[in-house]
Amino acid sequence: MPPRTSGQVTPNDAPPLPSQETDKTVNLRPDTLAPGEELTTNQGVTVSDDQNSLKSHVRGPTLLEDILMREKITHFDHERIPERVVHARGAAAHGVFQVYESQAHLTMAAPLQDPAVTTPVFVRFSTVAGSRGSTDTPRDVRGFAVKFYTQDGVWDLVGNNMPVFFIQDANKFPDLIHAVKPEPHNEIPQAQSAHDTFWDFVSLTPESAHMLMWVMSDRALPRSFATMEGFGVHTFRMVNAEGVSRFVKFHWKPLKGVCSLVWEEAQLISGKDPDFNRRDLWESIERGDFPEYELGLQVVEEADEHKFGFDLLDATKLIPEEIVPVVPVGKLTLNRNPDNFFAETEQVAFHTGHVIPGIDFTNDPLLQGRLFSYIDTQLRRVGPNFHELPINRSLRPADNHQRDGFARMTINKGRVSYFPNSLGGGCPMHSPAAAAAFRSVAIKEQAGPKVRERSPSFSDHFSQATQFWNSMSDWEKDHIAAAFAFELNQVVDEVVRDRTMNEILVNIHKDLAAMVSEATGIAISPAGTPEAPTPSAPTPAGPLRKDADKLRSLALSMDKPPPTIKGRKVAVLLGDGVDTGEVEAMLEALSAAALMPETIGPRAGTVAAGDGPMKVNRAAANAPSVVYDAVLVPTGVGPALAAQTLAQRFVHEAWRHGKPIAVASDAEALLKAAGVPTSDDGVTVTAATSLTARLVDDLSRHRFPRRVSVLRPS
Ligand code: HDE
Repeated sequence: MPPRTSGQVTPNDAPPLPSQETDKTVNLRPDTLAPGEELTTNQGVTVSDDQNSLKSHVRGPTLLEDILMREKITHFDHERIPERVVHARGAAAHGVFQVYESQAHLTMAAPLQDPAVTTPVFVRFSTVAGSRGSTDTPRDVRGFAVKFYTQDGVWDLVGNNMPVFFIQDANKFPDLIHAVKPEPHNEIPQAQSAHDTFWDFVSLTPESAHMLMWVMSDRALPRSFATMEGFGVHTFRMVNAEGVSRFVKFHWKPLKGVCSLVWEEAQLISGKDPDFNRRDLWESIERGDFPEYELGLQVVEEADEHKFGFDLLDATKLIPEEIVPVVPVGKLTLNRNPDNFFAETEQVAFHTGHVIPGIDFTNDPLLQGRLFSYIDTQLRRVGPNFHELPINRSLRPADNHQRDGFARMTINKGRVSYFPNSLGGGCPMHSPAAAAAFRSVAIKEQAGPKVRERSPSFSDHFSQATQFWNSMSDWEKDHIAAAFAFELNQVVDEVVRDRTMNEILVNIHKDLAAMVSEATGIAISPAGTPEAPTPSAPTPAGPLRKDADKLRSLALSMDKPPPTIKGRKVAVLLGDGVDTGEVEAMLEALSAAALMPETIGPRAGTVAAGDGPMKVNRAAANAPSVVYDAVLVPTGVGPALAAQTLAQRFVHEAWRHGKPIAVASDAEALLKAAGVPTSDDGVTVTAATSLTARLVDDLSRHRFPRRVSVLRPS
């Protein structure tokens, strides 16, 4: 067997295409190497020299006749496919989904039937605004797209890590994306919303208020893909075998809890390790620490459609979990990294319209637009035969009368490519197994004139934004206000700044407006208060609005300790003079707590420990504080580190970013030099023997976020 990396392996082990079931007899020459070992052209011709081009003489010009070089370079020139217009930067993994108990009473959807069945999945996480080579940690929404390869065909649940969206109608999507993308005259800034065109658009689009709250919260800065939630966003339908349809909202709940970075940390990571989230996903899968999520359902009977005070078809609204609980029904486990980024992560083609019997749509006008957009995008990006690529291929072989197109791989035999036919025995034909066929639910639509209008039931733009604010802890409010301030301080146009304050923020909450006003200098105009709205932003209607101050959904807050700290990275700062035994005991204790300790020395190689050289994992200049979750300083190294700027900065940053710090008693000077108050919560100075236990304990709180705020500079 040739090594897997050089083989022609179909990543999802899908059945071979008919074209691969070749009956050509290959008589390999006895002196050739095995497949995968010998260099050939794409036509299977053995390459004599792949490193030198063909020249007319040894110092002469290269010849047009050089078929070997021309084939190689031409292929290279065509290596890229158009990157996704949005969600261009992504990382993905294979895995499985397994339902806990049959949900047949709710849906026919194949993965939700039998707890004994595991459904293969491919999941792609992404940022939205940045291009493919941008950073993993901008302030942005994250895509959470799941492809289920089921016995009934492919089902794509193309969601985000936030439960609502900026706009209510798909027709506005190009405007939203043009506004948030780099500005067109100079293509600046990359992967950021902190610029004039974005705030110009959203300040003129009050329906984005709720989503703005999510994006300005730390939800936009996930610590890892394994610690963020996922949401289907729209209200979908689930249909059971009796044809009964119910509304459903899909949720992914990470078993590691929801944990985020803080803003300054995220910005620094963008420079120090732009692959931070993708690296974490890759490494955790490689070491067997598989990201896991529960699929949760919020189910609403059709008869209850209008009882919420907002419209279920409006994607800027969520159903509070306190009103309709999220019921966990199954588990998603990501357990295998892709073999090839391009073939799988880049060429995977999601489409909201890829559904299976048991899943159906609602009239959400955002969802309806997506049903058009995704197929259109895949045709443009990957081509009409995108479904034939291994990563997109249905487990159940596709069989129909569609033919040809660019890069067709299937070799359809025979002369029949139409239906009905008798020359092909009528095949392929409609399934006699009626239950297995996809049928749209026969929803009774209301009759009325065709209109280009928004339903009046979509007009309350602020109540749930207020609800989000009301549901936050103090530190979360602090971070949200700081994020708005950061963005608006970056906006140059005074009109845009003023409009955001006086037509959006004041309508969300007066405290938020006041905090942002203080940090940006944007005045709150008396005419712009919620009591006296300006004509362009009327006080929104809707039954929730009058009680908006009382709305709360504590499930929205991230102020909860994570259920596990497995996989968190701990920096152990070393230097000459450490005690090998002490450090080894610490590393052992940290590993026993399922943490990932890394030792950092002044240079790569070793430090001089008391009893000889001790190997370090990384050199200080290559190991920035921001990529760790906590810092540990053992005995014997503190006094020397206290005099080093790099070490001071390392510890100071960890403190600023709210991370647990535990240092041996002789390292107190390092904390002083770094400006870290030793009395602070999560800062420990103690005897080496109790250091690790304290650190593990503090880590179970993830961060000490009250330390962190751009509103409190220095
Ligand atoms: Fe997308 N979106 N989107 N989107 N979206 C795309 O499809 C679009 C929306 C989401 O990892 C594109 O293959 C429209 C909401 C994810 O490959 C494109 C509208 C949600 C991904 C497209 C929306 C999403 C995409 C670009 C407004 C959360 C990445 C490349 C109606 C529920 C999937 C592509 C992956 C990708 C269109 C709004 C999630 C252009 C028109 C709401 C996770 O087709």
